[in-house]
Amino acid sequence: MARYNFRESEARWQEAWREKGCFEADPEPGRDKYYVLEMFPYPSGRIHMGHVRNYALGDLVARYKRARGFNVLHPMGWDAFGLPAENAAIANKTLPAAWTEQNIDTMRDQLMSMGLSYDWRRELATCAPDYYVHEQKMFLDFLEAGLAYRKESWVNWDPEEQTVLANEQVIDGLGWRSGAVVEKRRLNQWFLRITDFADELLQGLDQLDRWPDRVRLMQENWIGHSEGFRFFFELEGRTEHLEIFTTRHDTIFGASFCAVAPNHPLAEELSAKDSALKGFIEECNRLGTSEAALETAEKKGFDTGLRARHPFIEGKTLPVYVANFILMEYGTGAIFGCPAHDQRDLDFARKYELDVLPVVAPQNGEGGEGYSENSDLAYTGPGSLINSQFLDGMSVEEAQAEIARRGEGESNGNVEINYRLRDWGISRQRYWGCPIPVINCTKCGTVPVPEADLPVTLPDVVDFDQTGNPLANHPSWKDVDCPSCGAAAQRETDTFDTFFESSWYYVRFCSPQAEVAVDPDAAAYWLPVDQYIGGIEHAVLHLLYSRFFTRALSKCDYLNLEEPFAGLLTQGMVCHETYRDSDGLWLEPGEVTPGDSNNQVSAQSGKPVTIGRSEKMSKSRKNVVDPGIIIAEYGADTARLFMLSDSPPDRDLDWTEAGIEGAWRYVNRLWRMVDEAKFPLPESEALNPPPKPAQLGTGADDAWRAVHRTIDGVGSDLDGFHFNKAIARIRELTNQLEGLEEEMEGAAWVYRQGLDVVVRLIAPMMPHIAEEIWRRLGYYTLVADAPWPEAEAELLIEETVTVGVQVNGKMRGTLELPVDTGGEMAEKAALELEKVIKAMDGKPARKVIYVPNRIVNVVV
Ligand code: ANZ
Ligand code: ZN
Repeated sequence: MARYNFRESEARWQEAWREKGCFEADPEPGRDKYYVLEMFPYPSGRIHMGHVRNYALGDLVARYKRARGFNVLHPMGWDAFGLPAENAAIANKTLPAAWTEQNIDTMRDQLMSMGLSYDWRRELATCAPDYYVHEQKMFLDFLEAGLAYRKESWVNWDPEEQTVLANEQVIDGLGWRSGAVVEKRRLNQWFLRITDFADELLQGLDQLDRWPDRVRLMQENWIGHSEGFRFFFELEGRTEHLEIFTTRHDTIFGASFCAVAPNHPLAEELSAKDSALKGFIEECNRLGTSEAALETAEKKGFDTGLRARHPFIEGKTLPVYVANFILMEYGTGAIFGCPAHDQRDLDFARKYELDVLPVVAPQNGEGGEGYSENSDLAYTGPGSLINSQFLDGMSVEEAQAEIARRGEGESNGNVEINYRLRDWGISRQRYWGCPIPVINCTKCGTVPVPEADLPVTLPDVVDFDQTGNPLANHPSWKDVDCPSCGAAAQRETDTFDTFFESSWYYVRFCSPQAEVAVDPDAAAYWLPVDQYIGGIEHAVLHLLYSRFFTRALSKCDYLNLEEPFAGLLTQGMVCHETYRDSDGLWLEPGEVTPGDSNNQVSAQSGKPVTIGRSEKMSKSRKNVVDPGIIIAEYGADTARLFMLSDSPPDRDLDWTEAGIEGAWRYVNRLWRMVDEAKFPLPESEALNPPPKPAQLGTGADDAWRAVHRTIDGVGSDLDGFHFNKAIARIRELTNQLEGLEEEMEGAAWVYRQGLDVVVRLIAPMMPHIAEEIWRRLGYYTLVADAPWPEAEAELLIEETVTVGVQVNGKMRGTLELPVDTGGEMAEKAALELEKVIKAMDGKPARKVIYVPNRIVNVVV
């Protein structure tokens, strides 16, 4: 049995594509473009299966759209700044730049071995000064436009990584990478004013109809629009008001306390004279600033002794607390608590024995019981107002409108819209990032680095042995003369959050060598990205920052664009079974072998192994399969085929030995269809195909119709991202072609022409073997350059079948129905047959049994 020699073949075709520059794309005004992009990788060392899946998906789309006639831009690069390079530098005594470069070289080779259709001329690495020089310029433009600013603020401090984390990088109170408990610190930080765009970013989601709903919803929640009311509470014995933000102004008559954030100016002022309060605030600061941290912590408060006057109840005052669950960065950093209708407030009120007065009662059973004294649950549902004077009897919405009207009239508040979204803190106290191009002068303050002095590059020699920011520790790097007054000054030693780089790389790909950040013509031609593909883990962070960046860049005249990614596909994870030996230690798949009695044992110790459920491949579970080994053993086409054929792209995929073996067998089967072809495949037929025989025998005619139905079906499957279905269809067709018999009239012709189609259909998934077969069919061109096959409309017309119709098991007639007619239509047609109506004798059908393409049985 001939085996397909993928080792020799795959390298050869990769070279052929490279030599011909097949995938190099340049703007062609007037020709339709298609920009497909996969999220670029962090050069961590070697590619993993998640990468393989991501790039196999993207490459399928790119090659398919190319075959469809689009001018396809499909670039690849490296998200090259980041902490692991620094950690590696510390561990291995290398430099981050060298470590990164070496990883890029390895991973580029690995990607090349996959045969991906990238325009490698456009490759970029974000750690290159000719990349980040542009973002330093952007930052200065943002500064001028008021989109970047510096402020002293409370930040999430990762004590292990010794750096600030964005709120998005704090997960359940822990650093997203270190897992260390995050603390709060007050530092001078740079911010980008993403909140200026909160409303646009929210509204813009509506037009992203080729994004998954799930991602749009996550962004919507993240932006967190709320319409509410700002009350001004008078404070007894003080002149200034306490401003509080609420979305439940209807519950004002149920208010029993006020609370401010630990970092609220009022709390800070009072704490200067109150050491107990000071201690309480310090305790709060040990929690992170993230909402999750506040959500899970026990609610605690400190009574300041101040009293706030109720805005509507003459003579009533409320205690003012400092409370750990109030965020300084949201609303006004102060609330009124209404325990009956807010869970946190209720927990708080029970703990500090404060009044609980229900003011909303459910109506007509809608919303259940409402608040009850014996329950620990606040009532947050709809209803009508009680215990609320002039609001009594109103609905929640009516009461809110009334408060808005009165409040504004009496100037004790105003309607206000709030967002949960906060400005993006971009300062990081790290070395391996893009330096923030400003100089701090004691006389002039913050001075931008003059454009002519950009880029501000990193020093080559750094000491990673000290803790803290290596740039700040460097003996001379930060010393410069102030560009404004000439006095000795210091560079900013913070670097950008690495999400800065990934927020505009898709723009840079349009003109990666341009002197300016963005060549306007190239950007106008290529953008937006038509199809973006990557992991769901970026649903909020990266995608929101990128959406903000396109708007900010447009505002600063770099671009003329709102949404960067017109289509988004979020791929599922690659999973694998997990293995543990009897000591509970995780084992790699390769360390497990079949034991004597059909059970699995550890290859090393012989101990029995428990097979656990399939989980996302991860080093900690040891359930990873190295794509390098798979590609070396089976070839890139087999790996790609398996990645695409097993499940829909947005679902998780189980990596199994059986699956990859199955893909490998199919690749070989395809190969044998030309290498041991059933019918002769004369080379001359490639360019001069013999005309279709006047007559095709039954089997051959069926197969020829199947060829055209497959073209049609695969096209719509690929358009709808049903890649696994497309592959199933192609496999079905190859089965049918293999089943052609010499006796069937025209079989040889159908076999040859059918393969001619199959090879073009599989080319986006298995590009190497497709080229090999294309060659065997007699072509001296590349299938990568071949157009997508076209289905002949008249061959798509469905055939009909004769379906028998029975009443109570007795044959009463027949129907001519299109193949695969659905049950509803078949039933209707059957019940309309005259003989059937007669046989039913006016009785209703109790049941109709339908066997598609065979029979309808009516039971009366
Ligand atoms: C009174 C009230 C009564 C509230 C009630 C809720 C229920 P959303 O809808 O997410 O915007 N809040 C306001 N500022 C806060 C801050 N800085 N830290 C913590 N909580 C804060 O949330 C708005 C609600 O969250 C506001 O409405 C306020 O509590 C609280 F029966 O005010 B509410
Ligand atoms: Zn100066």
